[in-house]
Amino acid sequence: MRLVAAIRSAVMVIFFCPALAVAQEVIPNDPFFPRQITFRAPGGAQTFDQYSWRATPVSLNSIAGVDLNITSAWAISTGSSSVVVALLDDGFPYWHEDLVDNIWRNPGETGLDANGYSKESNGVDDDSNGYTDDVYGYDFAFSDPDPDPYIFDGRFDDRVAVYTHSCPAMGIIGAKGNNGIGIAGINWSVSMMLLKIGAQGSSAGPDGMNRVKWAAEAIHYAVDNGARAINWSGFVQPDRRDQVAILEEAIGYAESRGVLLITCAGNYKLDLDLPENSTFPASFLNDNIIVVAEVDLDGSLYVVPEGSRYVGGSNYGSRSVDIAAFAQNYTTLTVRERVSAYHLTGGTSNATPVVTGLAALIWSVRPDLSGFEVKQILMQSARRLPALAGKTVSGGMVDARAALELACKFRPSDPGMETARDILHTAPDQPSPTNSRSLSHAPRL
Ligand SMILES: [Ca+2]
Ligand SMILES: [Ca+2]
Ligand SMILES: [Ca+2]
Repeated sequence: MRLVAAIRSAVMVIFFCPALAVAQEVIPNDPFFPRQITFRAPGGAQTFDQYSWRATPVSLNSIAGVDLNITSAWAISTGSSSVVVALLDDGFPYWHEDLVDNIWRNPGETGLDANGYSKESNGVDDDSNGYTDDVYGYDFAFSDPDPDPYIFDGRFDDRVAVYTHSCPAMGIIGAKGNNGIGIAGINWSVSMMLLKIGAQGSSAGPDGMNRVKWAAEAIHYAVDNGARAINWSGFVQPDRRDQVAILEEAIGYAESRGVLLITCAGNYKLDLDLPENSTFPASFLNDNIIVVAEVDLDGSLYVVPEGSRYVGGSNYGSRSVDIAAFAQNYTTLTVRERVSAYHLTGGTSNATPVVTGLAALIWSVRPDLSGFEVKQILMQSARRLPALAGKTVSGGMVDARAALELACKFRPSDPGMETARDILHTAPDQPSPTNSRSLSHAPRL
């Protein structure tokens, strides 16, 4: 079996990594790509409008070369629609002009049924997966097949912060690249499965614990319907550990299938190694979880500037936070219900999809790898930064080119490689959740 695996790996490399020796940049034609300075840092002060639809100048100081290193990674791969990534978030604008081409469509719920009706809307669970007419994913918060909240649950506007949290993550992972519109996602092509579990960032309120149940159902759905990674830029904070047992079971199910769960460290400038700061899913110890911190433009751990109306900065943890990524991304947004727009965003919620997007890009060149192996590649190829030493497990931030280079030469049986389990969470004590965290900080999503 080992010989078969080795031959399969060699074939994958030959087919998907032909440009490995060519160290060139690929620059997409998307009009706002010059504003994506964490994707490609030109160096020096960069001034542009924070929002695409009105004059809102912001000036950021980029350091040439301190970026995601994605333009040279695109010389190897710009993604593949055969890679399915699930997003757990609030409502999703799958019709956005720069996202519509990269939305997953359930093959079992598209086309015509035996009576000539569209499977998308025939009221039948055509693929017998337990969900009727689930074309793009599912809305677990309202038990309807459409993850766009304005279709079925607009009257719940007061409970749902529609689009503002989900849309940026979608664009970072998979805004269509080089199409002359908007921005370029990490994956120019990918399939994003949309699983709506309610508003993110709020830990209290009537829907807080409901999100545990909805997220657990969504994770099972993602695993059973072909997702290789799950992006959850959110958290829940239970009063008791047993309140998240159903979520832990679902993540264990994903782990048993080699599916990654990539989640945020949070934005309260807290050490997640301390039991009193536990948050979930970040504080579960499953090997398939990647917890992501936010790094600032200068390579330091992000701290909210003095004088800001927000307080806080990226959470961290030498044993509980795995890796860091830039979060100040210029990405997709939706305004006035159905208008496609773009903006500059930040917070660990937007560092998380950088890692998810990069995992998908790795699978585009190495579909034979498991989630654990992709995590191993991300951790080992991270660019080590002094500011992250002792603050994260890897001590570094993701580097797209280095990750793809390592992916292309990765051999699962390489004896020189540590096993994924060796470099993951090694906390000797199981953290116990409390509700003692101060929530006086305004969440920065
Ligand atoms: Ca179905
Ligand atoms: Ca159907
Ligand atoms: Ca685009």
